[in-house]
Formats: sequence, C-alpha cells, structure tokens
Amino acid sequence: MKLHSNVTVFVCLSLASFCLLLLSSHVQFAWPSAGRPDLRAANRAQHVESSRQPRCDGCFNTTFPVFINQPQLCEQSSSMDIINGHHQGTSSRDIIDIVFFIPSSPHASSRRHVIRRTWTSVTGNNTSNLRYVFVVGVTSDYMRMRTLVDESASFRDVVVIGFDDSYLNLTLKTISSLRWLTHHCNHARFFFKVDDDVWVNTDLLLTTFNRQAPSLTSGLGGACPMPHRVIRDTSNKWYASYESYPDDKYPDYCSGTGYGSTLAVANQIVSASRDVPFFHLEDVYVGLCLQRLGLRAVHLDGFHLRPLPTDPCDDTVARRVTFHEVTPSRMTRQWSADCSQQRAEMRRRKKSLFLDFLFLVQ
Ligand SMILES: *[C@@H]1O[C@H](CO)[C@@H](O)[C@H](O)[C@H]1NC(C)=O
Ligand SMILES: *[C@@H]1O[C@H](CO)[C@@H](O)[C@H](O)[C@H]1NC(C)=O
Ligand SMILES: *[C@@H]1O[C@H](CO)[C@@H](O)[C@H](O)[C@H]1NC(C)=O
Ligand SMILES: CC(=O)N[C@H]1CO[C@H](CO)[C@@H](O)[C@@H]1O
Repeated sequence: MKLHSNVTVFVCLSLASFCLLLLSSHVQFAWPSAGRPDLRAANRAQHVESSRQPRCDGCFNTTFPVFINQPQLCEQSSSMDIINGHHQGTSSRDIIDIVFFIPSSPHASSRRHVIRRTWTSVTGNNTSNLRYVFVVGVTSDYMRMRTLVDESASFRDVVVIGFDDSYLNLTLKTISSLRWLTHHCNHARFFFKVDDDVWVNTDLLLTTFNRQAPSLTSGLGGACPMPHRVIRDTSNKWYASYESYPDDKYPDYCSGTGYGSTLAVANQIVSASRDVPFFHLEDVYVGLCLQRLGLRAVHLDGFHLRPLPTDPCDDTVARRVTFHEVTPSRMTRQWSADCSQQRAEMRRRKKSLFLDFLFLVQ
C-alpha cells in the first residue's frame, strides 16, 4: 500500500514536470521581476475591446489542469490509520473544521516556509482538525518551477494549477482554488482564504465561525462590506478601467485579505462563476458571485486590516482574528514570543484592581 502510493506520487510528479517542461518551452509568460505587480503594464493589459457585461451564459471557464495535486491533504485520520494498517474507527478527530487556502506565487517560498513554521503549524502537518494548502499558478521560469516541484514533494502542501501566475490572474487563482477545495475537501465544515502576508489567530477564527455558523450557510464572512466606490485613478493598486467595470459601484464584498464560509457556499460560488464574467479584483469578483446567488457579505468582528502591533505581547494580538501586511520576520517574532509573564502580570493587575474596588465599596 505504502509502496503503491509512493510510486503514484513519483509518476504524478514526473508527469507534472514533463508538462511544465513542455509548457515552458512553448509559451512565454511575463512575470514582473521584483514580484510586485507592474501597475502600468497591468493597466494596459486590462484594456478590453468591449465593456464588461454584468452576466453571461457560461462564458468564464476556470477549469485548468491541476499540474501538482495533493489529494491527501483533507484525508481524515481514520482513512490514514487504515493506510497504516490500524483502523481506529471514527472519532471527533475526524472532523475537519477549517481548511485554509493560501494563494501564493512561485517565487514566494520563503514566505511559505515562515507560514509553515508559524501559524499553520497548529495543523500538525495537516493531520488535525485544521488543514492548509498553498495554491500557486505557473511561470515560464523553468528553474523556479523545478524548485517548486521539489518544495511541493517535500512538504506536500503546495498545489500547482495550470494558469499563468500573475497579479491580474488572482481571480483565476481564487476560483480554481475553491474548485479544488470542493473536489478534495468537501467534507470540511468551513474554508478560509487568506493572503500570505496575513497573520491568523486560528483559535479565535474557529470560535467566530462556530458562533456565526447559521449566517455562514447563506453568506461569506470577513472584513465586509468593503467600500463600494470603483477606483479610476490609474496609479492606484485597485484601479479598474471603465471597460473592465462600467458601473460606479461594487456590490457588497469582503476584503481579500481573509474571508471564509461553509463548503456549501464554496460550491455555489464555483457554479455561479461560470456566468459571471471575469473581473481582475478577486475579492470584488467573489462579491459579484455572491450578488448573483443572493448571498450576503457577513461582517465578522476581529478582522483587522492593519499590521501586528510592534509588541508581540500586546493584548490586541489575542483579541483579533487577522492582521494584514505582516512581514515574514514579524511572523517569526510573533510565533516565538513568550507572553506568559505579561499575561500573569495582567491577571495580577486585574485582581488587584478588583480588590481595590471591593475595598472602596465597603
Ligand atoms: C474549460 O477549459 C478546459 C481546458 O482549459 C476544457 O477542457 C473544458 O472543456 C472547458 N469547459 C468548457 C465548458 O468550455
Ligand atoms: C511535521 O513535519 C516536520 C518535518 O517535515 C517534523 O519536523 C515535525 O516534527 C512534524 N510535526 C508533527 C506535529 O508531526
Ligand atoms: C492569465 O492566465 C491565462 C491562462 O494561463 C493566460 O492566458 C493569461 O495571459 C493570463 N493573464 C495575465 C494578465 O497574466
Ligand atoms: C496528510 C498530509 O498530507 N500530511 C502532510 C502534511 O505536511 C507534512 C509536511 O509539512 C507532510 O510530511 C505530511 O505528509
């Protein structure tokens, strides 16, 4: 059984590298060298011949081949125990509460390493009630792709899907990731999309999702609704041309830094996307799908769009679900911080305040 699965993995990986080789020798993709989106080029590329229509009939196909798959990521412990030869039966461990998908770029391996060592390490290498997966597109840089194939083989947490990885293709990444989740993690209770510069307080997220579970059966939760105004300033990161979005206002949507819901909602978004024409801002695009489905953008508390406070033991860290624009070094520092002394001190201060209060009322 073990040998068999190893052989399968080997064959799949060889096939994937072969496809990538073919792909990279035939197609020239443009990838901005510094990794930051080149806004001028992006804005030029955005120019479309005719204006975007609000809906269409099956015009948006996001079914791309999965070059490197990790179909085992949402396997439950009982099936893993069967593979290991000792079946333990079904237990509460078998429930997958949240599966995180983290859109990432081929070149961002150091960010992925830091995320593995910090907040996703609570997944116990993808065996606990929480799971995570990095989703990456392809680039023409052959060496980069080879390193990615190796990284995916050693950590078994990177899925590579066959579209050109670029800033303007983030919508393709989101919808094809959601489709991947519906194929491989459909038994999970919730999914959560999170950018690779976001810090997640996984305990608080699960508490929040459990509390909001009823509203998440008919909506998407996160920092929402975001401002509806369409930005027409060409130097802005969130610029949208009139052709790409003729209307003045966006529908309700949740910030792309982190949003999530049930797998039932993920399935609905994937089906609706076929009839919702492409738009390059992925969070707005998901909002357009919600609008079409008559689903809500549900505001959840604690979704913070600001960086982590300088002091890792600041008490807001435990009270917020997400922090944004967190550098890899800050993530490492946060993870290794020992705040037990500060917490004890805080408890002591609270207690003495309480005693002072008792003394006063006497
Ligand atoms: C979508 O594209 C894939 C390949 O890119 C193709 O196999 C599939 O038939 C297309 N689906 C539709 C409905 O056009
Ligand atoms: C996860 O895997 C790494 C090596 O990839 C290992 O060092 C670590 O101990 C494992 N952790 C758990 C909880 O299994
Ligand atoms: C997006 O991906 C598609 C499919 O790989 C590709 O044809 C297109 O050029 C990409 N667009 C951009 C702007 O990178
Ligand atoms: C079930 C599963 O896929 N587990 C993998 C999760 O990631 C670790 C490495 O980080 C692998 O060693 C496990 O096989």
